[in-house]
Amino acid sequence: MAEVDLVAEFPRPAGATRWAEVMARFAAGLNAQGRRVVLITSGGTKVPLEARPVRFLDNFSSGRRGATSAEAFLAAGYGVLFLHRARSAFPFAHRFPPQAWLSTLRPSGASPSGALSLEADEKALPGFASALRRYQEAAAAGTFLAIEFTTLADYLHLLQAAAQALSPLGPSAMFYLAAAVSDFYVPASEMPEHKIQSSGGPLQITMKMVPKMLSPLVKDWAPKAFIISFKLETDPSIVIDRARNALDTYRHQVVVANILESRRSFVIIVTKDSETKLLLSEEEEEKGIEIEEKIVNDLKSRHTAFMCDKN
Ligand code: PAZ
Repeated sequence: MAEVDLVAEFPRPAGATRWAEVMARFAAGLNAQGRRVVLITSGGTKVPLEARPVRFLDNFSSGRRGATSAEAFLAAGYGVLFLHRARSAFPFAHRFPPQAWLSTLRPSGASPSGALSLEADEKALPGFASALRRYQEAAAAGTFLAIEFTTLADYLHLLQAAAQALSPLGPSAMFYLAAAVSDFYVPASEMPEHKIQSSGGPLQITMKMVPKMLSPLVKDWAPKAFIISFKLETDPSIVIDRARNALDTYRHQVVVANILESRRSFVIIVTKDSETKLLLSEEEEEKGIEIEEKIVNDLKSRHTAFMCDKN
């Protein structure tokens, strides 16, 4: 049966064709080196309520899971395609907000060529130099590509293009879908053109369900890849059922289940026939270890097993 293009009804973002080419080149270059590549989606999508949008439906996601995981995947030797919400947490930079470095970095001179030197007390900005070095190494090696989305429509088009770019990698490609994607949207044809007026009284909006892109991703866009989705709940009593339901429906490899309040220290890796709890102890937290290091270690081993099985 012909594949239905679920993404086509969402407005295509400016620059989508160029980004598709950039992603395809990035993936092909790393594939030629025999490197595994992970697509990380990170942060929340924004859904406009008006055609000339003043108001939006947004969500809580900070992008920290995606950003910290990107660092761990790069350290583990993966190429990382980082599809993230604009201005959400960014790998290597998110621990250093401007408030931290504006008062710490000092200009220490400029050379005749115009190069500016900055100095800082390492103790005042712990980890900054190492983060900068690791970022610049990844950039120089061409193993990191960051692409931004803002709206749900941007996200869906870029996800499809990224999946098509990674498809030739077969089982060496991993999808790590940590973004918090809206389940609801207002179709363009049903949006009021102008700002919704409060003089109209209490607001009632009917939103449509966003089609689940895991289905075409697994079946059509990248059918040989290793695919991990995330499931966030606020009620711990339903999270495992919801994760299992997703695995039964989409038939991908892994769901990482997490609860809003405990997501920085506890997740459950759910597969068809296993549940693995990953917990960060207080002692580990004090040492600066982050749960994403454990998640990435665990998933890297599963990915190795998956690749052996497919080859
Ligand atoms: O972005 P963040 O670090 O604040 O939170 C991460 C997360 C909870 C968004 C992620 O772990 C997750 O579960 N994403 C999928 C959410 C969902 O659609 O169920």
